[in-house]
Amino acid sequence: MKLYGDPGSGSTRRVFAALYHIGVEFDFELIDLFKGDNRTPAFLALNPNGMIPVLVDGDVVLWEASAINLHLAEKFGSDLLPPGAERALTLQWMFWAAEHWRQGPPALFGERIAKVVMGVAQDPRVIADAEASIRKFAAILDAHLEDRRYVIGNKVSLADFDLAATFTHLTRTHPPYAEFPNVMAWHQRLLDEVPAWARTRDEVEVRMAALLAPPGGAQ
Ligand SMILES: N[C@@H](CCC(=O)N[C@@H](CS)C(=O)NCC(=O)O)C(=O)O
Repeated sequence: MKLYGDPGSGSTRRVFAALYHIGVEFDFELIDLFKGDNRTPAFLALNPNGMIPVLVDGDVVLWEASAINLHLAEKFGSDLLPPGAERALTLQWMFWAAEHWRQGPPALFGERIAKVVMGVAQDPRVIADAEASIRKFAAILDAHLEDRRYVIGNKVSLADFDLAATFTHLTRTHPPYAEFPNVMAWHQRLLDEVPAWARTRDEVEVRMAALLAPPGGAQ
């Protein structure tokens, strides 16, 4: 089994977290977006979108992190995908994460990281729209987490990884999550209690430090 991606990518991180949590052995190939590795004919043959992550498992080639994680959880019988009604609820939150929750944060990544790296001026209207979207959906997640340790009751699931991925660049993109105490407490719980999540956070930070380091070393 081989994962293609980048430890600094929030989407790749969701798959790393599932692989570590389940305890699967896998090979890894770095696809460096800054070097255009995602635009080579070989990579586009795996994912015509030119996006990471991609998982190759025998004859199965999968893109979309949520689909990859569902494949892994089902293949290895992981409790990251609980049975029965909780399975449907896990899927509900995963779809909600894709359709709503993860809309604002990539825009902040574009404005507050990519544009800064490229030396392009930020667009305050894009930032304001992204923050409004984040606040709207964070209020819903915050209310849901009022009396729950994790998104599906008391145990971590794939829904937590899909939702928590937006914390990947927290210190760089500054989404207004601090206004939502239950969301903040839930994310801290994930870091404290789910070693796979904490491990991927550390790997993100190592990768981003290398990517954002000034050329030729610190000034
Ligand atoms: N919906 C996809 C999103 C994947 C995605 O946005 N990947 C980014 C990195 S985090 C990427 O590969 N971007 C390269 C590009 O857009 O050209 C998933 O959940 O896997």
